[in-house]
Amino acid sequence: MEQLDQTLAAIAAATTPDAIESLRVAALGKQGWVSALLKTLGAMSADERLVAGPRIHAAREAVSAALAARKASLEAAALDARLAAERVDLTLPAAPPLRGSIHPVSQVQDELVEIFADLGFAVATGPEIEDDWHNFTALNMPETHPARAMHDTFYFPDRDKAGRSMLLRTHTSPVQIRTMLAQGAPLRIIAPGRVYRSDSDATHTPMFHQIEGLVIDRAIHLGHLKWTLETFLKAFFERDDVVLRLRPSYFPFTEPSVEVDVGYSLIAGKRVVGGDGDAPGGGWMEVLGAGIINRAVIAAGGLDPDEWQGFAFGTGVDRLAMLKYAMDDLRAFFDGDVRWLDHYGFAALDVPTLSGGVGVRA
Ligand code: 2U9
Repeated sequence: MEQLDQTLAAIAAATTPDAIESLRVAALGKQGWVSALLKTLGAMSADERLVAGPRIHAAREAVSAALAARKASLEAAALDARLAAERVDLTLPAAPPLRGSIHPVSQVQDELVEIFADLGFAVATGPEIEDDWHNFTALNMPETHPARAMHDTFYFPDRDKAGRSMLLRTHTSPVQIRTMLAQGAPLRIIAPGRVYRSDSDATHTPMFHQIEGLVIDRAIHLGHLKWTLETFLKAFFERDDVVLRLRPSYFPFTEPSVEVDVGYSLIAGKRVVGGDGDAPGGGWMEVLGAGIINRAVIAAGGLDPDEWQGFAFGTGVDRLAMLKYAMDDLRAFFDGDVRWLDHYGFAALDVPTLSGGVGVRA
């Protein structure tokens, strides 16, 4: 059948869906040659039909199959071309190019370490998984003390070999207890690090950062504490006009205890540290807790409270970072969003030094 050979050759040569459709119409359409052949069957004798019928049907099947096959191969080629054109090269650098940066918490922690190192403080560290003796009992919080409940502690299900409850430290104070027991007195240390409390809202995250300081020596009094905190806050906020206000407070581990406020003024709606908080347009905000170390805590650290006295203080590193670098959402600190890190992060070489200014931005 000459028409069949021509049609099959034309289908094989077709390169577009339109060309295939025209060939389908020319062969199988109402006016097509296969349809015309089928119409001739009616005028045939039974014997002729027996020979011609199967040949015509076979031709129709051959044309249909060839059309379907060509259509499929054209579609596959089109898909390959599209995939090649739209291919994503995962080895290309991200756009826009992003640099790593130092997290504001790390930066502020480094600033604090730098300031206190200059005042003669050593950095002490300890475990984040603690037992309830080091975290609570030694800090004058026996098992029934209400402050234990206020700490929203994450406890582990099992006790340690000594039968002590295990927990995630709720403050860095156990580090100072361990250092007192290991090194004795005199002592001048800061303990920066992660602490954990089961608390989560706009101003509290279950993990946050504290820095606590401890000085133990002979005849230590509140004057030493106030001078140290004033010197520290002036260096940290990089202003000489930082004014402190000490309010009486209560902590189990210090007696007497104070809460420390700094004066601020409102500039363009933002709190800027500096000046007398009682001046018009000003106010006070709390930045530290502190006090003279409770005699019971000196004794728990293995020292004689009649011979050794000391002061201690504690503050939140995340909160200090928010205050100094005008960040308003604590939760963003721990989201790991590269856009936030790119905006608020510090250059790796922007190491805080007292000579260069502890908070210089690159
Ligand atoms: C020892 C003895 C005393 C550490 C102290 C505070 C006061 C305090 C809070 C500030 C904000 C914790 O991050 S915060 O919620 N801390 O107010 N901390 S005195 O006193 C100690 C620590 C260890 C052996």
